[in-house]
Amino acid sequence: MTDKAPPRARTRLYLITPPQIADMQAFGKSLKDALGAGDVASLQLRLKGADGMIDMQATREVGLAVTEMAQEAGVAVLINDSAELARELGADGVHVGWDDMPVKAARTLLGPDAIVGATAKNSYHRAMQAGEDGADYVAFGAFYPTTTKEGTVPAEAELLTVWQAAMLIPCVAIGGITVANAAPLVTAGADFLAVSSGVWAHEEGPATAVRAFNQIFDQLAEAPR
Ligand code: TZP
Ligand code: MG
Repeated sequence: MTDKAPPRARTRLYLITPPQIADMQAFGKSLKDALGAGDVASLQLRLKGADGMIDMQATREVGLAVTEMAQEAGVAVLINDSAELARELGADGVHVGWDDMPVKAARTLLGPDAIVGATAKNSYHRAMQAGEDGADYVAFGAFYPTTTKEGTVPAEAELLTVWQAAMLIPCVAIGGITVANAAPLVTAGADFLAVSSGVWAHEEGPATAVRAFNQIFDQLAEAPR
């Protein structure tokens, strides 16, 4: 017997699209670069209107192209907020927020094989509830300030450690994560880092960001936790 925790799987990157895609051709190129630069576990299509709600029309317009590109690269596609759109687009699943369709309803709509992820903000309790309701992962955040989403609540990295020690359901860290500030969240126990601007707005481009995130994951997976 040893009191050492069993080794945990290497942290992986969970990409989130920018909230608006004005030019699908340009974004398609960025996406191809990003997906070709290293391991990406999943891509969340998260397109928002000025009111902060899902932009159904924009999601329909680019959804099939984005879904096809990602799935061809072996990357699971999750649609933000709408299980109906996830089904319509042939995506792999849905990510639901606090005010979206409940996890149980999303599961009923999409079936047992779909991925259903849920936002837990900074609430362990909410994450437990999502897990009990059948979520495949829970997302904690925002760990850092972000301009990608309004009205976030701050979360502490320790939440990831506490969750990881007790629960088998994977945890995703989100909010303002960049190559420069990612390491403490990996060390704290995040199974996935969900990143939008930290990839798309990286000054050397998305491919450099994806490579750099993967280097961090490799380094920290080899180091003792
Ligand atoms: N939920 C909490 S913070 C956030 C979401 C969707 C924004 C993530 O984007 P970024 O640019 O990585 O902060
Ligand atoms: Mg939402």
